Amino acid sequence: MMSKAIYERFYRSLYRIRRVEEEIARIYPSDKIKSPVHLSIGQEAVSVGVCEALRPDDVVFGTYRSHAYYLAKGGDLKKMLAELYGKATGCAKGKGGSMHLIDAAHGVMGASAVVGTTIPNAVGYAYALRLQRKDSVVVSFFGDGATDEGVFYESLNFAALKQLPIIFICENNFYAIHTHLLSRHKDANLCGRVRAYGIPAEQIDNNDILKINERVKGVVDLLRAKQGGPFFFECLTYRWKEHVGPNDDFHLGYRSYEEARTWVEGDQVRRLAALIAPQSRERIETQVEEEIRAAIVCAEDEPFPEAQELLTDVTGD
Ligand SMILES: Cc1ncc(C[n+]2csc(CCOP(=O)(O)OP(=O)(O)O)c2C)c(N)n1
Ligand SMILES: [Mg+2]
Repeated sequence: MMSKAIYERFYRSLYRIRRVEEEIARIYPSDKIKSPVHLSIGQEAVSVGVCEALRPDDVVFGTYRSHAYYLAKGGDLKKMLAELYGKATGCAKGKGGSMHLIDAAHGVMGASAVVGTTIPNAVGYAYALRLQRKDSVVVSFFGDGATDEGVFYESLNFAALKQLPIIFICENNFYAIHTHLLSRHKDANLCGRVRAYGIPAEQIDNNDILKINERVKGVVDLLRAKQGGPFFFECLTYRWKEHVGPNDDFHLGYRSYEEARTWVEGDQVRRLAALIAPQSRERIETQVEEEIRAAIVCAEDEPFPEAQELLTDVTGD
């Protein structure tokens, strides 16, 4: 049984991510947000459950669906929103947008639009930690679609061979854009495939934040004690919104609302809200709403990068 204080922490983080993304969806049609946005609404529990098991000096690598783990790990909200608005004060100086969030000071080591590419980056970081004899751990977040990439298996193999302090977190929302896992694989048993590389693997169902947190915490303790590594978790979850953009997409026909219903009914934001006292809930919500309002005002008021910034911090000929 966890303490009320921990439930309040989880609720604050879940509610904050949900509300930030709802605000992004609300603002998006105004075209003030210049970046494509891949919302995690419905999937927040994975990021929060995992990141609440980490220390500030642990690091995470992730994907273009980046808002939830960026915020859950402690990434700066003002810099995130400024980045989405393309402003000079954004976390990537307004040049990266939502798909390239980074806050290295808080252990958010960067994202990429190219599926699977940060998995080997995360493994390399874990290798460096091992060589430096540090006891921090690395988390690599990726979608089920990334497990279709060859680099995923190369990364598993190297991490297993070197027994690296890394936790692979597959956010299995069943779809790579509009294509279901079962249309992409004859054998969709991801954990079985990972075990073939000598890596312990566990599936966690129902988007269950408490179970995710408990299991990841146990594994983090083992990694810090240099007892094994790597580990793999397949967290079953569900994306409520369209693949990219602020809207619903049940009219497209590749999935039905019936399929989504059980996930919406099992919403972890509501679940945690029910586990804390009404006064605490009200206090948390008021504080979070105020923080978000201030961050939006900031993002709107900040300047765009100067023209001479166009060719700095970018690669090219
Ligand atoms: C190497 C590569 N191939 C294809 C794409 C196009 N693409 C963008 S997102 C995506 C689906 C990835 O699905 P998943 O990993 O399950 O993540 P989710 O969007 O569900 O979070 C694809 C195929 C890409 N960006 N990079
Ligand atoms: Mg997916």
